[in-house]
Amino acid sequence: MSDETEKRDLPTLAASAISSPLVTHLYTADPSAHVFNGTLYIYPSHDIEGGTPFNDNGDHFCMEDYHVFRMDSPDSKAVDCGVALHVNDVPWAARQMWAPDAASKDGRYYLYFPAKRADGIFQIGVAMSERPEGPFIAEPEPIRGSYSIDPAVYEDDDGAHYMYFGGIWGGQLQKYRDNVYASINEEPMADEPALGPRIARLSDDMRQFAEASREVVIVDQNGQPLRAGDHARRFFEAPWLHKHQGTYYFSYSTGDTHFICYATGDNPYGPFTYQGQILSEVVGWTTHHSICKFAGKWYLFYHDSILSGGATHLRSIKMTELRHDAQGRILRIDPYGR
Ligand code: FUB
Repeated sequence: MSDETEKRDLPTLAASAISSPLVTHLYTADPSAHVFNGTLYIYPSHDIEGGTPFNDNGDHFCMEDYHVFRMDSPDSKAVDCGVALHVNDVPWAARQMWAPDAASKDGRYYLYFPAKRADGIFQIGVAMSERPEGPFIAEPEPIRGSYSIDPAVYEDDDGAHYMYFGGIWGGQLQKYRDNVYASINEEPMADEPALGPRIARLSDDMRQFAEASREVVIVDQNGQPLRAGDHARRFFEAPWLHKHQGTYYFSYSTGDTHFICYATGDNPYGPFTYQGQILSEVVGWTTHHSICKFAGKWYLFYHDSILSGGATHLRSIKMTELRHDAQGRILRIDPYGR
């Protein structure tokens, strides 16, 4: 969606939006939702106006802290639990606290977050708390072997935790091959296999990777990896995993084409077979989501820029019910009922 189209359509889209912002006193984005002890917790980015001009690397996304939100039921208000972590309290991080996620194990809570080091390279850190809403205490160093952005942690039925991560362009994933950084690396050519996100199982103490990260491959119905030029389907950022009736659903943003899509597989590592779109374009440049079951129903958490009048970097989190049909296909959602 170009800025021009967005501005022209904004009043119409705002009037027909299927959901209202969950939070209106702050700008929030990239909502990662989890149910802990029967309560829903949302871990979003906290968007601010930092005064940095727009560029394709996303430098205008200059977030400094995280707030956690609590909901007691799907219809209740999202309660702001306050500042959960600030960049000033993360010894290794310099700026840009982008999309976070959280996990729980043995009564402790872990907040995973990307941030840029002083040299401008993204890594992923972890912070711990005795409470789901924090405040969280950060580890002094980022997770060894982590890079890029958008961590999403999935707990499988056997208790193993896996982190998916990665995002191209400003998220720097294209700079890595086989976990090694080189500044000359770029996205593959259009007819080459697309870059996939990464996955690594977490260590028992939840603070490190238990293995080197490997690529998650998304294939088409013929089992062929999606191509880098297939912008309407290839992975860009915002990985997420949920499991429904024994199937692993890997969902993600296509970035420059602004879709949330999904692919299915039979294990956390993939490969995942492309299935279709979950969410069509939202107002704003980015789209980023999570999927969580709460009180017996599946919900899609997402964001758009309606509340800020279309400002790319000032977004608002929303939620709406997500449905799987009898064959397990996810019914596509249009955020503006088009
Ligand atoms: O919020 C900053 C970045 O924008 C996230 O990391 C991306 O997924 C996109 O939503």
